[in-house]
Amino acid sequence: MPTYNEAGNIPGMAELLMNLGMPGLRLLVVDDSSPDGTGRIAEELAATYLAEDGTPRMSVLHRTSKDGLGRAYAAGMGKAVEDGARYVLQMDADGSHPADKIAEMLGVALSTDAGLVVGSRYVPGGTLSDAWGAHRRLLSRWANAYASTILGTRVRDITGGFNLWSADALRAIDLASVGSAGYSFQVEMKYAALRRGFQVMEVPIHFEDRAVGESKMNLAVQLESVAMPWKLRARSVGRG
Ligand SMILES: Nc1nc2c(ncn2[C@@H]2O[C@H](COP(=O)(O)OP(=O)(O)O)[C@@H](O)[C@H]2O)c(=O)[nH]1
Ligand SMILES: [Mg+2]
Repeated sequence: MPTYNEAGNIPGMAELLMNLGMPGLRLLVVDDSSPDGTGRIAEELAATYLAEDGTPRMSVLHRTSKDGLGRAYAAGMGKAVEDGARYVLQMDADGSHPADKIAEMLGVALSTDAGLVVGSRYVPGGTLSDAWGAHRRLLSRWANAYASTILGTRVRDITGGFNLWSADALRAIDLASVGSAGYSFQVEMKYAALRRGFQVMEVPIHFEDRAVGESKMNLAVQLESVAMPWKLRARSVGRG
């Protein structure tokens, strides 16, 4: 769970995840030295969530500066796999992603040979917050269609950020080779999984508006997202 200025959200998120009734679940927060103290708050919370054997169920990876969502995810996923996770779920800290779908996503991963299970807004049954106006809906749809068309994939929610990965898929992708600093990470990773022959499944979710705080989306990361599908396509054509 990457965080940047999520002090108002992290306590509720930790409580929600730690009380899902999934004792094997560990929460790794990747904080980029948030000025609002998210990293410190997460550290305090971590001290209170212990497994039955006394080992921590929650931990925090502190990074020195705001380095982008993609870099934070790559670091966190690498650490989770290194620490022995068999599956890694990526999830926003802001309450947009439905924690009550995690068990279902894990069930799909365990009962198929999918390397990636996408929590998908755009398969039948997937829904968007009522707070999203027509403009935002259209933009999201368009961004999805844009990336999938350029890359020739059939993933319906290629830009989505609520995904469950098998450790095998993450090891095969080689996180150090991921070029995206920002939100295009979501597209780059899914494309990398497909290129390496991993099966991708999609589970419908309801996507809620962020609970509190502000979005970190900005023009620079939007431009990266416009350019990235072309870069990825050029690279894969080069490799044949
Ligand atoms: N560590 C870290 N987390 C980030 C960064 N940018 C965004 N995030 C987190 O990534 C998640 C998604 O970002 P958000 O601003 O909600 O994006 P949106 O949902 O597209 O508006 C949130 O949990 C953010 O706190 C970053 O540069 N570093
Ligand atoms: Mg968000």
